[in-house]
Amino acid sequence: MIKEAEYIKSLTHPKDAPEPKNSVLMLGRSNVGKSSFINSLTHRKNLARVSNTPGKTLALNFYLINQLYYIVDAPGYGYAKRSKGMKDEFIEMIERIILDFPSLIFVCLLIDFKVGPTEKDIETYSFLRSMHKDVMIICTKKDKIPKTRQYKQEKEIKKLLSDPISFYAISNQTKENMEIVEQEILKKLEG
Ligand SMILES: Nc1nc2c(ncn2[C@@H]2O[C@H](COP(=O)(O)OP(=O)(O)OP(=O)(O)O)[C@@H](O)[C@H]2O)c(=O)[nH]1
Ligand SMILES: [Mg+2]
Repeated sequence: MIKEAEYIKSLTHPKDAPEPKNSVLMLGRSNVGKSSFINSLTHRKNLARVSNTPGKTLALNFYLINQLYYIVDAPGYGYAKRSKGMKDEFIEMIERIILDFPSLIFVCLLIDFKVGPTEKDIETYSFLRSMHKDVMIICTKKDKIPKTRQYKQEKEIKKLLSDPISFYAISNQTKENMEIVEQEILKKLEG
């Protein structure tokens, strides 16, 4: 279990990380619940800043976990505007992070369970797959869908993502499924 969690620093380039450690990157659109998810995972209330105004996370925030691993919080898609080139800025940012970050073991892609995967979520997912990165899909805000509709919603989301291998729906409010997700993340980080 995650016993220790400490904010280390914010960086623009992963290669400036204090020392290489097996890492997981949290990706998702602004307001999806990345910071809340990091707080749930680490059993802390205020480790990562939770905002009501979308788009507060500006750089890569490194959190040291159990003295061994990093959880890295990335900016939400909210910021990145589509540039004139072929790729948009967000995809370019992810590409740079992945290429500069050999100790990045896998990515958690967060998707709003109620909203379902947006075009951008699907684009990001395909891009990560094309980079051969291991991706864990984390659907947040499960509590926002009534229990009777959760199964159907989950089925639809999985279909839109072409049946991802690793998929969890969680709630940062009720902490549903957080125990299993914490275990799976630690298992992957151990390598
Ligand atoms: N009901 C519900 N609300 C949630 C859940 N997770 C996050 N929220 C709320 O969603 C809002 C955004 O959460 P954040 O954790 O700040 O989202 P973020 O992805 O870090 O946002 P940025 O840093 O702005 O990109 C906050 O008001 C949270 O309280 C959840 O599982 N259930
Ligand atoms: Mg945040």
